[in-house]
Amino acid sequence: MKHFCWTPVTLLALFGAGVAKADEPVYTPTPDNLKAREWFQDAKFGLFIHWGVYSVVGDGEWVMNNMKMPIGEYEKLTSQFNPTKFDAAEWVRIAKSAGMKYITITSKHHDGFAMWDSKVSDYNIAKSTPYKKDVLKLLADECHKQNVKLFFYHSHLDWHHPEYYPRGQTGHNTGRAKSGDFNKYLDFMDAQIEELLTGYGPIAGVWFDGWWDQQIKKKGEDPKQTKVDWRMRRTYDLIHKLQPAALIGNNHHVSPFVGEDFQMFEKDLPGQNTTGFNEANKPSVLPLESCETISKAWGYNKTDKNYKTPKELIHYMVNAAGRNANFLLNVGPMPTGEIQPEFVERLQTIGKWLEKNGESIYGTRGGPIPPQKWGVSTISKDGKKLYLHVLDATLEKIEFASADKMPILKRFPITASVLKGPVVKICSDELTLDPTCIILPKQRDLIDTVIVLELEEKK
Ligand code: JFZ
Repeated sequence: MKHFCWTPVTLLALFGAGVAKADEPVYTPTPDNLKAREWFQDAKFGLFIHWGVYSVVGDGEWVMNNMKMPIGEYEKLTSQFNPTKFDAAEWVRIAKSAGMKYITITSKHHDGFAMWDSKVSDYNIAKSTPYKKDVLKLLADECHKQNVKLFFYHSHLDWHHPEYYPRGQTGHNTGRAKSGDFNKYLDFMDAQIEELLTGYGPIAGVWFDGWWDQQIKKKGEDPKQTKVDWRMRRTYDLIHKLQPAALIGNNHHVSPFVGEDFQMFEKDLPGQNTTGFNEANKPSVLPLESCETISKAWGYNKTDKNYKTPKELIHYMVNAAGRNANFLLNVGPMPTGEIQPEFVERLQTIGKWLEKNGESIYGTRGGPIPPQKWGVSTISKDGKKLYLHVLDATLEKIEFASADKMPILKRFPITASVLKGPVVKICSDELTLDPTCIILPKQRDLIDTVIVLELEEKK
């Protein structure tokens, strides 16, 4: 029987993070929601899909804003969006062959275009394109069939809706009237969310974005202030009422709000801020997720050919796992409905790597040894296997800081081997017998040499 102590941290972990305002009702996730969080952390790897009318242009998902396209001009693109080669079964197979356990697809991006057959606006794939099919329905059915979970990416920000007023930081050249009732816009957004949570079977969660459009950024002031009231809690409660296990995350780049179930880091590992997005976004006790692109853009971009190597992508995933985070890796499918071969090839290579090494990723948690120069550690949930991911293939051995600083190494006598490979030598302190280093094998995996330490309870 494991001892479990109800510290404030564990309570926070169970019942959500974020600081509630005095008048804000507490959020108590249901047991199913907590189970879903656990599933999410075990799943580790997902496919992000940015797909919409913008894909027709092939210049990324911000093209409407960047090219200063008025609504009328942008709407014309819908007549060209005819993805006759879209095959939901194939997309789900691609995700599965990469070892991915979930898919997060854009239901609506900032351009306001709905990728499903919405009843509250005809500005959607079923009603204003020659394709006419509800692609989210096709994908949801296929995900359920192939046992892959589905999240919707949904943009708060909307460059198309007439009531999105006051304007935020973006979308100033769309030709909309300089007036509007923001609450009407929010009613519309909630109605669309309700459609997504009621018509598509069990949804794993909603990945919000675009909150930052209305953020008031003033030095020294609370980064959570916005120009408008986003009524986020009302939207979150609606989602949890409709599907209590649906996990809510929001790419707002600040610490979690009450009502959220996971925390995300755009183009950064938790705790890093290489992008400038994550200054006010420190890892919380919620499940974590990092997302990244294969080249530069999220949505299909014809000229964006600077593809990351499989090794870079696997390192990203391993580095995320070592920091207790999932990895959501993006593809921007083409307007035809196909995923370009450069993406598919890379996904398959990652899948092969996971077939062999998946034990050290899936179902693990960030290891008790914090990230090191040589790599990171993960640990099985029962605490019996510690995985050292040696990402630097030039090293002959890795040395541990003193076991005093890493109590995990002190508590357990250990045996070590390469994952699915030979035993490796552990050096130990003559006096205390604590392990001090591991001699790495000559034959190395150039991507990640995974060393498994079997941990035994001290008798
Ligand atoms: C956002 C989206 O704008 C982008 O299109 C994509 O969907 C990505 C996953 O999320 O990216 C952002 C969000 C905010 C900023 C920059 C990129 N920002 O505030 O600078």
